[in-house]
Amino acid sequence: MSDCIFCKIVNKEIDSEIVYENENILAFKDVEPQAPVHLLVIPKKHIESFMNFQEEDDELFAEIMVTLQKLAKDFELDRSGFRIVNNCGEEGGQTVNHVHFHLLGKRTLTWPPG
Ligand code: IU
Repeated sequence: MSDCIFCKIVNKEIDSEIVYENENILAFKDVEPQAPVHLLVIPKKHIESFMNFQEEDDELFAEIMVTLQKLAKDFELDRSGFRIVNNCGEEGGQTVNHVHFHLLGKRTLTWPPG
């Protein structure tokens, strides 16, 4: 989508600190980190929100999960723990309408989310 900021990041029209990339997925550092490790994992394909994954995206969805697991390991979050967040829709706190999963770690995360 031409006016989507994350599509622009995917297309390298906007710089980002990429930490992982393959044919289908991009992972980069959040520009406003809420924890010492704060990554965003996104499909390269423009999917608006969690609720817009279709059956045809099953493999892509699984690949995103595997990538989150791999990055948790690569960033050494697997021992101490970490959090995966998807904000969906307005009341869910979604501000960028290109589905993304936050991976947060390297600090004690509180609950309710904080
Ligand atoms: P949210 O779940 O939609 O609220 O998360 C959007 C995130 O995208 C938020 O943490 C922003 O800091 C982050 N972000 C970014 O990393 N780079 C950008 O150019 C923009 C937002 I716009």
